[in-house]
Amino acid sequence: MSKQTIDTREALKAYFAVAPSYCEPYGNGHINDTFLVVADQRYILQRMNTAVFPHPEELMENILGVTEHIRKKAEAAGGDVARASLVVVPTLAGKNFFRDTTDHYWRMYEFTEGTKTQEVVESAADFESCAEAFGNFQQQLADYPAHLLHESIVNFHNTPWRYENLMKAVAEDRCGRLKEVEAEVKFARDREQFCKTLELAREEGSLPLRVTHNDTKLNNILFDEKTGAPVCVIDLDTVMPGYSVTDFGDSIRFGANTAVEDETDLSKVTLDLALFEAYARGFLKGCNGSLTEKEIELLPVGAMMMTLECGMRFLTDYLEGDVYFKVHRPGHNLDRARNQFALVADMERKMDQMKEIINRLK
Ligand code: ADP
Ligand code: GN1
Ligand code: MG
Repeated sequence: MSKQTIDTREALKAYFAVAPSYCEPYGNGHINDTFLVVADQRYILQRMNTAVFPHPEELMENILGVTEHIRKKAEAAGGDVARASLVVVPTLAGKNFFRDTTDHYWRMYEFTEGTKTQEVVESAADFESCAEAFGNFQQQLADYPAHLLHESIVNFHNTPWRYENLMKAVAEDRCGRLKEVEAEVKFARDREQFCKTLELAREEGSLPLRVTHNDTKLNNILFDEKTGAPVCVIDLDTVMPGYSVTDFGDSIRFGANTAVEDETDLSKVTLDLALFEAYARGFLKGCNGSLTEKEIELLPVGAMMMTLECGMRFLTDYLEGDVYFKVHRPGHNLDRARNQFALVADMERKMDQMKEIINRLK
């Protein structure tokens, strides 16, 4: 369903005594349906994607716990508490989400004023401070009781599992699209062993589980409109135990690509090593000495793993009929998959340079 056809009226009634003056689709997220609402102040209203997140109550419990924890940390550090984390707005009935009569779940946040999101990196310095913000986010949650977190998506960054899922979609070929993507399937098959690298390191005990964000795209950070400094990490749906190196890697996948994620001219898709270096510097600073030797060593692998994994997820969704990620044109998921695989290929060519950068910075 396109964003425009979603009926927001029932949800708005749950949140407002008087109908707001404005409510329109907003942002570029691939998962939730997001609306900007203008009433006494501005708000972000979201229809949660229950196909992706089957337990909205648990999701909201996670978000309330995490945002409260971050606000306390910001207060202790003398930071901007009002903008330190998302602020959940209760319904008129005092609940943290609303379930409408068609079984859709909604939630609302205060709009974090004076901020903007970026889809592309504007400067290496900005990217470095974004890295520091995500590194610092991980630090702020380092003492969060992980047992309180519900696992919002099981196996989210389990790359071998993502590989198996792709192979299942290939075997089923539900939409008859396999013939178009044989080269891409071969690309994934050739990297089956690589997919296991992080899980093997975890089994050996050299990759610790931490409370991580797990969706560290550039547009999941709000930047100050005037100074350009990062203000707040958003999109907290996937905060769960995970790996530091995949948080690092997902930012590189999205932000250090010289093209946007769905660029179809693959000659434009390369890894920008200067941005890789800027991000690595900021992330190490934000993590403030908390990463182990092995984690630092695995940062370039994390970047390549997240790019390959994301490409496999887009390809799987293409084969399954575009049921997971929002698409805005025919073949959109295939375009995204090809783009991600082109970036993986460039990362393979640049692996030694990435390692050399990390060695220099650590
Ligand atoms: P998705 O899971 O679909 O990516 P997000 O929670 O990331 O959804 O929200 C989509 C977009 O909405 C963000 O990229 C950002 O531009 C905007 N947004 C979300 N929350 C806020 C907020 N509290 N203040 C301002 N903008 C926001
Ligand atoms: C989704 O929600 P959004 O748009 O920030 C996805 C990420 C992918 C990303 C690819 C919950 O992120 O895992 O890396 O698209 N989020 C979920 O752009 O699946
Ligand atoms: Mg998002």
